Amino acid sequence: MDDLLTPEELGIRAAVRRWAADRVLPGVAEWYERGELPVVRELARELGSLGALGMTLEGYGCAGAGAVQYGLTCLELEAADSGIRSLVSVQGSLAMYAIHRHGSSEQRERWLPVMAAGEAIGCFGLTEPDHGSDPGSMRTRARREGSDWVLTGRKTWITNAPIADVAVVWARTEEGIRGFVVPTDTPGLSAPEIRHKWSLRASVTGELVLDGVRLPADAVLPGARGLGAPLGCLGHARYGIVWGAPGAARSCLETALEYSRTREQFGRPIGGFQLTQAKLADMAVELHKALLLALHLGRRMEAGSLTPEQISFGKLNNVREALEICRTSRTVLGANGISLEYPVMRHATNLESVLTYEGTSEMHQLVVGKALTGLDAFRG
Ligand code: TGC
Ligand code: FAD
Repeated sequence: MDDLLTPEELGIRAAVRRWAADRVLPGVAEWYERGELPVVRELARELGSLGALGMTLEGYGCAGAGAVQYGLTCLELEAADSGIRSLVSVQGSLAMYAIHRHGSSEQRERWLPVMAAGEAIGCFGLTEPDHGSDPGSMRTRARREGSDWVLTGRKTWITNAPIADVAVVWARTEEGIRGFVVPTDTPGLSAPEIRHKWSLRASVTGELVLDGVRLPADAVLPGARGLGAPLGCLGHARYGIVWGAPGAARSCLETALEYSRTREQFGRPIGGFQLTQAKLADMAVELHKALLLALHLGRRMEAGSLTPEQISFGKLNNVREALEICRTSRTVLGANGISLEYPVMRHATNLESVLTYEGTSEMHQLVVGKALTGLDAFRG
C-alpha cells in the first residue's frame, strides 16, 4: 500500500508509529491489567502536539490534515491499543467535530483551541441505558426555563466522561433533538466511572448523569437540529475506526508471524506447518484487503464523495475481519496467546467493544441492506 501514499502521509504515519512505540507500548499492558489510563492527560497533550486531535478540522489550532493522514494516525494508534485511538476519536471526531460543525463562533473559540492542544478533554453523550442502537428514542430532555435550558436524563457507556472537561450532550427538546455544550463542572452533572470492563481497559468509560443541569441559552449548538446531527458526527468517527481496526489486526498478525518462526513443535517451527501457513496467508489477505478498502474510502472522503453507507460498509468489514485476525493469531500463539505478555488477547478483547460501539455490526449490516434493497429493516 505504501506506493499509494504520499511522502507526507508516510511521514505522519512514521511519526505516530514512533510516538506510540515510545509512549504507549511500554506501559499499555500494565494500564490494561490495572484497568486504568493513569497518564491520560499527559498523553492527550502529546497527541495535541502531534496534531492528532481534531486532525482534519480547519482553524482553531487544528492541523487541517487530509482524511488519509487522519486514517493512518488511527491505524498506528490502534496498533498500540484501541483505547488510545478511542481517546483521539472521541476528542476529535465526535466532541470537536460537533462543536466545529454545529457550534457558534463563541463555542468554537472557547473550546476548540484547548481541545486541539489536549489541554481540555471532551466526550460525546448519545447512548442511554435504554437506547443504544436506537438513539432516536432517547429520553434525556432539555426544556426551556426563561432563556435557560434545563437538562435531565442519563447517558451511559460514554468514553472519557469521568475525565472530561466538556461534554457534548444530545437531548430531546420541543424542537426535536438538539446538542448542548456542557462544561462538566456545571452543577447537577456527575460522571461516575464504569468499571469491571473486560475490554478497552486502557480507556476511561463512564456515565453522564444530568439532574436538572441548568445551562445558559448559548449552550445549545445552533447548527444541530434532528438526529442527523449526531449521526453525521458518528460518520467521521466510524471512518477513523475503518482505519484503526486493521492496526490492531496488523499488530496481532506480526506477533503471530514472529511466533510461528521461533516456536518449535514436533521438531520444527510451527510456521513450517501448512495449517499455520494457511492461517497466516488468510490473515495477510484480509488485512491488506481491509487496508486497501480504508484507503479507497479515505480518498473518497478527501474528494467529498464518501457516503454514510460506504462508511458502514467499511466499518462492518474492517472491524469484523480485524477481530477474526486477532482470534486466529491467538490460536497460533497457543496458551501464550491468552497472556498479556503478548498484545494479541488485549487487541481481541478491545475489538469486541469496537464491534459494538459506533454502531453495532448488525446496524451496519442493516444500513448496507437498506442501501441494497431500498427497504428499511431497522424496525422489523
Ligand atoms: P433515520 O431516520 O435513518 O435517520 C434520521 C436522520 O439522520 C440522517 N442520518 C444520517 N446522517 C448522517 N450520517 C449518517 N450515518 C446518518 N444516518 C442517518 C437521516 O438522513 C435522517 O435525516 P433527516 O434529515 O431525514 O431527519 O434514523 P433511525 O432512527 O431509523 O436510525 C438509523 C440508525 C439505526 C442507522 C441510527 O440510529 C444508528 O446509526 N444507530 C447506531 C447508534 C450509534 O452508532 N451510536 C454510537 C454512539 S457514539 C459511540 O459509540 C462512540 S464510541 C467512541 C470511541 O470510544 O471510539
Ligand atoms: P443494543 O442497542 O441494546 O443492542 C443489543 C444487540 O441487539 C446488538 O447485537 C444489536 O446489534 C442488536 N439489535 C438492536 N437493534 C436491532 C435491530 N433493529 N435489528 C437487529 N439487531 C438489533 N456511546 C456514546 O454515546 N458515546 C461514547 O463515547 C460511547 N463509548 C463507548 C465505549 C465503550 C467501551 C462501549 C462498549 C460503548 C460505548 N458507547 C458510547 C455506546 C455504544 O455506542 C453502544 O453500546 C452501541 O451503540 C450499542 O448500543 P447497546 O449497547 O445499547 O446495544
